[in-house]
Amino acid sequence: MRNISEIADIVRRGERISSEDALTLWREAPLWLLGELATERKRKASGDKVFYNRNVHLEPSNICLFNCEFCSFRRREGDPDAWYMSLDEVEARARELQGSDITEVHIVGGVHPKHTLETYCEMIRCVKRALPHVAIKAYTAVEIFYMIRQANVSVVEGLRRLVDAGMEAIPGGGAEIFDAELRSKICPEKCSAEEWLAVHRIAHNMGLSTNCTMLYGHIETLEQRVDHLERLRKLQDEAPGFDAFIPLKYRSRNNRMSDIGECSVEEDMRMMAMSRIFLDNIPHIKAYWVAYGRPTTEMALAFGADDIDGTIEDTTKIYSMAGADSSPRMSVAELEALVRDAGFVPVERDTHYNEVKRTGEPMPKAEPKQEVKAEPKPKTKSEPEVRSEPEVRPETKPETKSKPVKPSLEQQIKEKMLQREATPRKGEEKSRANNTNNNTEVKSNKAKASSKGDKIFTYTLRHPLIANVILIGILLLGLLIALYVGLLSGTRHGDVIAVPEFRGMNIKEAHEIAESNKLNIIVRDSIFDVDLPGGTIVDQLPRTSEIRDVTVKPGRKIYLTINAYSRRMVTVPYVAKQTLRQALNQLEREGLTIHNIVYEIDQTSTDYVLRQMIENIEVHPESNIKRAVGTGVTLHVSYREDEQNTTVPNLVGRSFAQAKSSIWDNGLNIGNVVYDDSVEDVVMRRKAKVYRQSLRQTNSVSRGSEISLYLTCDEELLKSSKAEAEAEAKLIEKERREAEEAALAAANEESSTEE
Ligand code: V47
Repeated sequence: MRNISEIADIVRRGERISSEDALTLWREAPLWLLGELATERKRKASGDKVFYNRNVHLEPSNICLFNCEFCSFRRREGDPDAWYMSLDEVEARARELQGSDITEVHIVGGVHPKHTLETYCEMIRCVKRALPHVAIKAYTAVEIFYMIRQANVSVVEGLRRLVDAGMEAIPGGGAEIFDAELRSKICPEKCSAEEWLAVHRIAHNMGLSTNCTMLYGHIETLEQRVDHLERLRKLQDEAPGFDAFIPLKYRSRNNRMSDIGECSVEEDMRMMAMSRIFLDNIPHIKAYWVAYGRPTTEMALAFGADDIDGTIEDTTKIYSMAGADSSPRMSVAELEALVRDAGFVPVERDTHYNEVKRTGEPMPKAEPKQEVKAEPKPKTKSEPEVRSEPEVRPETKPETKSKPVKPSLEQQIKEKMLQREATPRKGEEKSRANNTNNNTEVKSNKAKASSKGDKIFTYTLRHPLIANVILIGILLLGLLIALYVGLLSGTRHGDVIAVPEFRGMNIKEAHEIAESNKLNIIVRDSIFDVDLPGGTIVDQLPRTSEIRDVTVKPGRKIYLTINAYSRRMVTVPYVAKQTLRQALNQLEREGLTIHNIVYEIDQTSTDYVLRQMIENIEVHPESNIKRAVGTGVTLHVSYREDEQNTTVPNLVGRSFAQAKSSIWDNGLNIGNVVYDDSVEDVVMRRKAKVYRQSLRQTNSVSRGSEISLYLTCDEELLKSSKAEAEAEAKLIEKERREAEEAALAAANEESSTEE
């Protein structure tokens, strides 16, 4: 096992530390050393810059199917303080933001029992319609996993739909803590760590950028924290795409874990620093000011953070409901002042960490990185002969230039920590003594290195001619490299290949076609469709287009989804004694489907699963029945006499998978499914959409009624059917209103005759 001094040297050399090293550092290193190491790493990644953005959150509902122990935000449907925004309200809210200077809307939707993948896509479209130039960072991987499973599509397909709707990035929420045992205690209903990581991995492979988080400061151990960070680092190595890591401090008000309280600010700083040191492949570490509050955020900048999130405009309730600032909002001036007070340079960024240049506003001067600082500048007469102190920041801050020099926050903390080191707490003498020895060693090594650096620096300052020659040499070399790279990419410009249509081929044919086109194919996902031969390609990314050639460079990866060769066997879960929606979710999670829903009259409830059958066998909690994925289950579901009827949804324009989910949600059963001649093969079935349904939309029918679906791939037919369905919807609405008015008039007449 390495000691602190050895580990610190590894960090200083810019090398990777192991999980074991991380645990040692976390447990034993003095806080000032963690701050110093994390800041060195931060400076290598982003120099003196600290990023913020102009953003709002959109939390359309706090109704969530999942009931996590730590969550103060979630409410049940029907709770007095539950809120819900319809799609129209979402769009109206987005319209209120027209004309503001925000660059990002961060949507956290929760897992709403009635929302489908299509609802989530439409929500994005609503925002995008009102704010076309604003980037949408939407839905945690937990929500995405759930909506995709429910829609019965592959992750690639689900993400593609969200991207088509306008999603640009995925936030980091829902990761909580990856350790399976702890996850099952604090958020048992959420998707597993593997599923969370799979969504991000696939997103990265599709070119989407995402964030990642960890919920810390509750009942997790240091080992579980390191394990969490290790899994994120590994994924980033294998499929890079994380822009930022956000350690989320557990806030303890109004939730079922309140009695454990909150961790100390020192613990927050250790967490921040260790994130920066360990996650050497994630460019940004965010101190989310809404979770920490302003003073702790400022301090976090001395422990490796280089982002503080944005203006927020009082649009998130997740943290205020858990005990943080009740109306979180920071102006740009306040954000910038916070960053400057910590001794850094504020830089406005967009969702993808591009610096935002605003015309008419002076841009904060981007300061050079630390390494650049040591480069000799041609000396002018007025400059002092020798640089006084190597840690002093570059003199590019006009605002602070004339002010008396205040030691940076980082230095103040270091000094405080050194004082604390000198007066150890009870029981700490032994370990502190060890640390102090190690740290003396670390510091003396550093002193040697910096005095050598100073000599070179002083020498070059004394010989400006040599400094100039070196500088010109470096510039020339840079120019040559840029020219060479430019030429290389220039010559490859015309070298493009039209993406072939792989769908419908088997994997062997696909390999041959890919090879002859100098493309690489990668099987990323599989489904199981009983009608399709195993190995048939059902989807690809990038896709081909009927309108134009989709071209890529040679060697580009094409991601395929294939039909699996054999059906996976699963244990049929016991889903009775819960709501129909919960049962459907559980069955879908296991890859099972519904054979039939039988409705039975009940005194107390509607949509409650009374019992469950599979192939005429009743399933019990201890049954342990195994069946192939895709097998249908019959559910016996209750209804109250006064709720015998249900309404028919409009299914025109929906895929079979979407229609199916909606039919079950409305207490109906699927009748015949008929594909027209435009659907030439089973692969096309997945693209086909409903153009006709046997029961008229919004009709009131008995629960359990069957509805037949007619599907097509003919775009013209679909267009006219959608127009008809919309016209019909309007007509039905008109009829409904007229009936209501007639009923009202009749009631009025009756009461006046009575009088
Ligand atoms: O996943 C919920 C956390 C997360 C509590 O990607 C709590 O840029 C502390 O992920 N105490 C959602 N944390 C928020 C989130 C986020 C926020 C800001 C920026 C980004 C980004 C992502 O909030 C949840 C959960 O881990 N959370 N309840 C609580 N009581």
